[in-house]
Amino acid sequence: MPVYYLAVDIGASSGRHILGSIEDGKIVLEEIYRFQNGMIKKDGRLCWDHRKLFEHIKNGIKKCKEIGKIPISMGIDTWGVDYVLLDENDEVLGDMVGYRDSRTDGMDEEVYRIIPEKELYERTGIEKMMFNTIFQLMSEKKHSPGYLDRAKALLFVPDYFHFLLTGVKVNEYTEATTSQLVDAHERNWDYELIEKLGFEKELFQRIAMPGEKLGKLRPHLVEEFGFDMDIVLPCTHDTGSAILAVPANDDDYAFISSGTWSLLGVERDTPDCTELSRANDFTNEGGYDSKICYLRNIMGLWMIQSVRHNLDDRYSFAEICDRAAEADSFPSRVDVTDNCFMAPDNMIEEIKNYCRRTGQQVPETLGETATCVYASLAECYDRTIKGIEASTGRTYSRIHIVGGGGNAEYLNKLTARATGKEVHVGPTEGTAIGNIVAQMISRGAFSDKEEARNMLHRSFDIKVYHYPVR
Ligand code: LRH
Repeated sequence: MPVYYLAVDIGASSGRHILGSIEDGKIVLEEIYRFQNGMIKKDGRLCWDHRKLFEHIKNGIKKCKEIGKIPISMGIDTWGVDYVLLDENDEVLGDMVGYRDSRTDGMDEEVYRIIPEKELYERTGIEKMMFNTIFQLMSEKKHSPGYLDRAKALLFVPDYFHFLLTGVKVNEYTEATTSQLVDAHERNWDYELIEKLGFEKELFQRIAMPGEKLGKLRPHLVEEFGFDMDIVLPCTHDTGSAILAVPANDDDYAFISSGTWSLLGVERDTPDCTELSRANDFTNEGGYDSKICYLRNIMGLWMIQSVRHNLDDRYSFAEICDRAAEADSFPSRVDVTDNCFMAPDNMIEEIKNYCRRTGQQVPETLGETATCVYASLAECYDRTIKGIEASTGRTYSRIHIVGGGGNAEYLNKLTARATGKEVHVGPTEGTAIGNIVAQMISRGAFSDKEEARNMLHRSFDIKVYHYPVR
């Protein structure tokens, strides 16, 4: 019987439980449970339904028992920045507000009144994104301080679920860095910054590194599931997990973790908090092995997901790609990092408005709209890679795309065309694989991430795109 490891990978639109094992020298995956996710409007705020999410987490764990494949350990990864505040009884204060909510509007000015933007970047290395935890907390402080006053602990989304499973409170490092409150060099909370901003230092928990064994299941859960297992921290930030799953051991590549967001960057040993880096919107997020994931947050396939949703989800993603390919010559482009695309009422209208505003041809068909998004994404990838090359003073000959966005064939082709680089696509379950790999390394199944990445290369199909096509 192989040893099983369970990854719970929760994204903005869906979550999945994936069992991983090593069989015949390869990593084998089995998806055993899948569920929908999304932000819901609650009291005028966009929120995550954390109770429902935890029910799904438990249902998926029970599935292991049903199919007779009991994992030795499990770990959860999610998106970044969002959190809950807990009171003295460990109850959630208010809601788990989602990052697309507008509560952070204007909070940059509030924060920069206390600490100038440039200094904030020098300390944290984190790109200004209006949803960063720093701005969310400032919004709570300004608009509803009651919760912050009563709070005893701040846990990020994966930290909270790990706490519900084990009873242990920590802030896992990779996720914590997305808050913009971690000292990029020290890899610990920037307590001076936290104090300056007027947040209670005690809210912030011990920073725990990926790979740490957090504990066992709480006794009542052992009873409910019918088995016990270790909870091992993966990179709980999905980006960190996805990057761990890049099937390469050299450094001649940039990665794109492609899903709802496109995270494009390179792994570095030390943070780059220079003015050039800030001006180019690069961020220094925490990665596995204390690496720095030096990358840019690009809007990604969220725009295509939303366009699809505006059409009542009638078209599959593959169909959307085909329509886009038919409209290949459509000339208009949008800025895929523009805030107007964060949470518009109607994405199709927002794209049309953008084109109208900028004096470009307005897309009329699904194909034209999708081409406009895909081509704009590919061109943004090209600009971003050039920016990274300027920062690191070297060039990269390949791009590795990991994550579900790798299924967008048309976008892969456009990426090769726009960048002139070799594009290697796969594994498409990158995030879950990275989560599992961190658990496997922690248990000693691999001596280090290099050994794991070698096995990834042997285990999954990697498709290569060239332009011109060879
Ligand atoms: C992608 C992601 C990304 C963003 C965040 C909101 O899932 O983790 O890093 O910063 O969600």
